[in-house]
Amino acid sequence: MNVQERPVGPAQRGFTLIELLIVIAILGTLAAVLLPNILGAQKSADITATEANMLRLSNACQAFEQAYGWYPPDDLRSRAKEVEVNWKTDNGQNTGIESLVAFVSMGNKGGTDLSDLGDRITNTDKDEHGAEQKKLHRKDRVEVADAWGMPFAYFCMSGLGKAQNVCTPTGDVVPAVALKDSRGNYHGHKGKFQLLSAGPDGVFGTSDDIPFPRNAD
Ligand SMILES: [Ca+2]
Ligand SMILES: [Ca+2]
Ligand SMILES: [Ca+2]
Repeated sequence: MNVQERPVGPAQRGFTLIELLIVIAILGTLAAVLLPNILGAQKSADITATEANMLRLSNACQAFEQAYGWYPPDDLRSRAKEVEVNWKTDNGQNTGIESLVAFVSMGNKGGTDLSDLGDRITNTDKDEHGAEQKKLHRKDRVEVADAWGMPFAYFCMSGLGKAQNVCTPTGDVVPAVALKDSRGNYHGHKGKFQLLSAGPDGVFGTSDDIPFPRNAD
């Protein structure tokens, strides 16, 4: 018998079309069941990480208030003569969160070192601060972003009713307004300040936005 005529045994037989289709159908079903779970788990992990960083910034605000008696402003302007600031005028983008970072990074009194936030510290609007932010050892005017790369918005009490401009990671400028609860009160420490994330969809003003602190329902 020559090689070409050798019969094909069961061990050498390939998949039939039907078997292949069954395998593909099984893999497809598995993917359809598992993928949403995997994506859902990733989404909740990102939300948890974002809220943890908002708690971090919120605690930094509280520590600053303990030291000075006022919360970090959202306009880069000092509220007392004892705190002199000589910073560049801002470009009007990310100003609230930049102001929070700048005031808590000024020095030891009431200060918080945010440098361990790592790549959550961004500068999407690419501006300069004009002075070193001592706790961060940086001269660029940085802000802090959520797990999806969008900078937070930070509103202090006097700024809760004012819209802010936020620069997205791709350089677009979008408005953000502080969120209210179902009773019409601003989320936050009884109106003292509010941190706001655009949430997983990266868009401010949609239902997945995350205010912090969130008022009880
Ligand atoms: Ca800015
Ligand atoms: Ca900036
Ligand atoms: Ca959103």
